[in-house]
Amino acid sequence: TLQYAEHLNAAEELIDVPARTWPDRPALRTPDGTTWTYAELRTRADQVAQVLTEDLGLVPGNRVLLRSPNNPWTVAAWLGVLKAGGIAVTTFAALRVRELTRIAEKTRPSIALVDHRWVADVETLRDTAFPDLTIVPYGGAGTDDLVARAGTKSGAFTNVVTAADDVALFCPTSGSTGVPKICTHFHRDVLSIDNTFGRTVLALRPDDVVACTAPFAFTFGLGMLVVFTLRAGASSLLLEAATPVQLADHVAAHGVTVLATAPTAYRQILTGGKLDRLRGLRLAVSAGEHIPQQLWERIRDEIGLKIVDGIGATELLHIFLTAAGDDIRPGATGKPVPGFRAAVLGEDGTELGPGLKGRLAVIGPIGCRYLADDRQRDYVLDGWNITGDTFVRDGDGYFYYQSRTDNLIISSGYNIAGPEVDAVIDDHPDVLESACVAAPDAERGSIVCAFVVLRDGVAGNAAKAKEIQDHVKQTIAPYKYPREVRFVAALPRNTSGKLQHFVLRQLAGA
Ligand code: 3SK
Repeated sequence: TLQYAEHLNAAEELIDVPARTWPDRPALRTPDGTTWTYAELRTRADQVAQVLTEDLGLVPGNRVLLRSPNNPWTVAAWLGVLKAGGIAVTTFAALRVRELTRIAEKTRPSIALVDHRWVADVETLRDTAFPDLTIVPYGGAGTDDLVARAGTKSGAFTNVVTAADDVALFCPTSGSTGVPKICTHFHRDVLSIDNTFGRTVLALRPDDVVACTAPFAFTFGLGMLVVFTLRAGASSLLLEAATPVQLADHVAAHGVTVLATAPTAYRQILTGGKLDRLRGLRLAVSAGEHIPQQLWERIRDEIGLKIVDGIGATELLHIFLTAAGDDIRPGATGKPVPGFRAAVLGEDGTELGPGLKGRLAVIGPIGCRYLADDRQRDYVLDGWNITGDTFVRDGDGYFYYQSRTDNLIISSGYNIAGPEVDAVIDDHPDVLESACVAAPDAERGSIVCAFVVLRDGVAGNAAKAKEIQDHVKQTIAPYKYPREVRFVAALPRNTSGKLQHFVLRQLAGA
């Protein structure tokens, strides 16, 4: 069991301790050659904490919305929020006003630190529903910019004394319905992911250089690039945006030793002829969705790299099932990370034996605590977290991924709630009703496939499909749009009128 002091501020362990131990080591790097040492990162995080408390009036427990790409100031902003005792609400850059509004309605941020390129949506959010929201842009020009404000501060901040179980993070997750759920995580949870997956599986070393394509808003990225890397005194290579092929080039050019990304990126690196560029890696991690065995084996056969597959959840903050090195069994996700236990449950909630398919349940040092949400009742049963994935366990305790149990569609590692896309399509004036399911896709694992019933007299053709796709892209995060649109006369329903998603999944080829 993990023991924590009654009072701890996670930022102390993530930046203050490493900055005392390795002040001159590079903590953060970017492809353009920018490097921040641990001492520099600590100073800037302290300066942000000063801006938040001295200029913006933040008091412990206030929520700070963050919306920005993965760059050094975003790390300083996130650490600064924790140092000041605030709660960081990380959001995906791709989200549109409609999605941000739903998140803000639940999390009630008083301050937003936003990359200057994405300020417009947050201003609309403020002007339409949150007049008291103070927006501080960064990375642009002007005296109001967070970077300029930080430059006026001494960089000597004494961390707010937080309890180990004070909330540090509100992590939004779309859930399977599209109404966001907010996962709350304590200061000790932030350290727990390192004490479990970070230290026992990754075991990063100070000379490691880590790259990860997941944004900080996806806790996979936050763990890999901030929590695990900083606590180990290693370096993060921060990429604001990179195609998989560019990612492979960055790995080779910057001496990356640990790479973490989704199966889609590994597949595109392979098909793009760039696998050779990964030869310098000592560790490669795949999460966000299950990596197909064939892809895993091709990469092993071609360059000898045995990818560490893992499954995590925003509810549990990071990866809880994985295997590394000689423990890897091709096709299996792995075993519970030390500190966690896992079980496969039947419909009645009892544990199933080896070889039987059921819902994956997990228990460990971090658990799901949704912010004011009745769905907590479905996710946590007797202390076990019910993940929404169907798994099978073998006699040796390895867990094998089968499918999702709900309407969540995982495409290129993005979680997309089918019902959220349905609702947007249904708003299109020519649409009577629609339903989205996952369709298998060689490149992305799955894609969103929309079955659409049009209003009388409207022709279902390629132009109408494109119009519907554009409508989705303009209304919600573009990655959620249906890559396939099929026009049907009616949606399949059972005798009581309930929509039969399984019929649609079969039609979509799942
Ligand atoms: O999707 C996952 O597998 C995952 C992995 C790490 C952290 C968070 C998540 C949701």
